[in-house]
Amino acid sequence: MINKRGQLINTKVMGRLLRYAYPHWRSFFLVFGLILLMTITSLAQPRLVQWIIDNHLVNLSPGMEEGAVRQELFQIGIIALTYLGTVLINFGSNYAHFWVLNKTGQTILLNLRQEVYDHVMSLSMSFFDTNPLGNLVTRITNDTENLNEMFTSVLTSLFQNIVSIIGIILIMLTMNFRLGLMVLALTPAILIISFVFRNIIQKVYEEQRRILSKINNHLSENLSGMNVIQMFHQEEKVYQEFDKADRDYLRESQREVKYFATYRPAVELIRSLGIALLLWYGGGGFIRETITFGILYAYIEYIQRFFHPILSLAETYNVIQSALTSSRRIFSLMDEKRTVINQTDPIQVDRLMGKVEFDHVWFAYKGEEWVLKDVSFIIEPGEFVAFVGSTGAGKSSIMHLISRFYDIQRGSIRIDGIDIKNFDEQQLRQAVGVVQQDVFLFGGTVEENITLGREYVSRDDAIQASKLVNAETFIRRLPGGYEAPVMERGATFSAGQRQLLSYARTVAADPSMLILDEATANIDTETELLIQDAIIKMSRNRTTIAVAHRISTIADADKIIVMHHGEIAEEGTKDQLLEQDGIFRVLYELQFDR
Ligand code: M5T
Ligand code: MG
Repeated sequence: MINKRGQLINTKVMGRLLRYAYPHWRSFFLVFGLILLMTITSLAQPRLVQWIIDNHLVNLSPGMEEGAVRQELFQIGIIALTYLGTVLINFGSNYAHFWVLNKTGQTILLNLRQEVYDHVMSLSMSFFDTNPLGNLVTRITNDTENLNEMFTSVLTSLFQNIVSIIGIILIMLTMNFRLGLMVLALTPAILIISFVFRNIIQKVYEEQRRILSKINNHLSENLSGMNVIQMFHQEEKVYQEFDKADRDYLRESQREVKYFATYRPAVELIRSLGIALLLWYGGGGFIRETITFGILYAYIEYIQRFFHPILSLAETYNVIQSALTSSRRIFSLMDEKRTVINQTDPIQVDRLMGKVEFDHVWFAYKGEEWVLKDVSFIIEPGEFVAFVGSTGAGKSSIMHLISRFYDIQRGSIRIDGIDIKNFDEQQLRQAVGVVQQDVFLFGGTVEENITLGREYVSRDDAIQASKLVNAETFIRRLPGGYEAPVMERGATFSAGQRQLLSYARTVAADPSMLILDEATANIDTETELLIQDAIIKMSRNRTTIAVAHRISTIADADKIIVMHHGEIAEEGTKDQLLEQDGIFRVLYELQFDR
C-alpha cells in the first residue's frame, strides 16, 4: 500500500491524473459547492428537531392557555417547514451533484480512452509482439473504468466525508463538550476495525480477481480451440482444469462472505456501545438537568451520522489504491515510445519503380538473436523474385522489413535507391501491397474486407480486384454476394477463399510493389490453379516478391533466393539452382516425390 519511497499515495501519478481533471475545474467546483450544501442541510436536521423539543415541546403542558398553545404550534410549524426545506435542498443538491459528477467523469474517461487507443495504434509492431492482447484490452477498458471511480467517487467522497466529519465534531463539541469528547473517543476503535478489515478483504478481492481472470483466459482459449480439444479428446482434462478454478473461486467468495459477516456486526456493536454510553451519561445529565432531552436526541442522531463517513473514508482509501494501480498501468502504456520513427521531412514520390536493395542487413526481433545475418540482394523493377527455405529461415521477416514494420539493426534497405527510413511510413505501406501469411478477416461484409474502408479504394476497385484474382466467382455464389457477412476471423471461409480475398484486398489499392507471403496450408488442386493464375495476373507490371511454399508459385520466377538460418544460401533461376545440386534441389525433389 505504501510505495517504495514510503509515500502513502504516489503524488506523481496523482498529479498526472489531476491534469485530466483540470479542464473541468468549473464542474468540480460546482460539485463541491453542492456537496457542501448537502452536508449542511443534512447536519442541520437533528439540530432543528432538538430546537423544537427543547424550546417548544417542553413548554406545552395540559392546562395551557389557548393563545399560548397556538403561539407554540405556530413556531413549531415554522421550524417544521424549515426542516422540510432542508430535506428538499438536500435532495436537489444530491441529485444535481451526482449528475454533474458522473457526466464530468465520463467525459474525462472518454478522452482518456481515446488518447490511449490512439497511442496504442501508433505503436510499432515490436510492441504488439511482446504485449499480450488480453492485457491491452484490460487496460483500455477496465483500467480506464477504474479511473472513473477516482474522479467520481474518490475525489468527492473524500471531500464529503471530511466535511461531514468536521461538521459533526464541531456541532457535537459546541452542543455539549463532554458528550462530544465521549463520542470522539470511539473513533479510534472504529478506524482500527475498518482498516484491518479492509486490508484483509482487499487480499480476498485480489485473489478473486486473479482466479476470475484465470477462468476467463481458460474459457476464451479453450472455446476458440474447441475443435482441437474435441479432436484430441481433451474434454475431460479441460473440464477438470475449469472445475478446479471454479471451485477456487467459490472458496474465495465464501471467505469474502465470512469476513463481511464478522465486520458488519462488529461495527454495529461499537455503534450500539456508543449509544449506550450516551444514554448512560446523558441520562444522568438529564436528571441533573445539565443535558436537555433535545440534545440527547440530537446526539443519538449525530452518532449515527458520524459512523458513515468514517467507514466510507476507510473504503475510499482502497478505491484510491486500485485506481492508482490502474493509472500507473495506463500511464506506462502511454509512455511507451514507438520504435519505428517517421522522418520529420519524408521524401515524396509519385509512384515507386520498385527496385529493392538489401545491403548487408542484420536484424533481430530482440537483442542479439539474429534472425537475418548480413543479407544482401537486389531486385530490379518489375521482377518476380521468390524466397524459399525451411521454416524459421527468416523469409517472413524479410517481408516485414520491406514495409518497415520493424527497423533493422545494421545495414540498409533501399527502394528505388532511397533508404526506406526516408519515406513517409504511410506512403510506403500504401505503395507496397502485402499479402500476409496468416490472412486476417474482420467481422463485416466481403466488400468491407476488400476495401477496408480506405477512401482511395472504391466499390468498383474492389470488384475489379476480385475479378483479377479469380475471387469473383466464389463471391458471386455467396448468399448476398459482396454484401455477404464475414464472421470474426473469417471462420466460415476455406483457406483458399481467404487467400483469394486477401489478394483482392491487396491489389484493390493498385500498389506499385507486391509482397506475397504464401500460406503453408494445403489447398486443393483447383484452387491452387486459381491462385497460381491470380499471382501471375497480379504480378504483371509490378515488382513482386513472394515467399513460396509451392513449386508452382516459383516456376516462372525471374530469380529464386534460398534462405537458410537467416542467411542467403543460394540464388538464381530455377534451372540454375537445380543444376547447383544444393538446398533448393533437395526442397524441389521433396515436393515432387510426394
Ligand atoms: C524467423 C523469429 C522466429 C524465427 C525467426 C515473426 C517473428 C519471428 N521471430 C520472432 O522472434 N518474432 C517474430 O515476431 O524469427 O521467422 P520467420 O521470418 O517468420 O520465418 P519464415 O517465414 O522463414 O518461416 P515459415 O514457417 O513461415 O516458413 O526463429 O522464431
Ligand atoms: Mg513465414
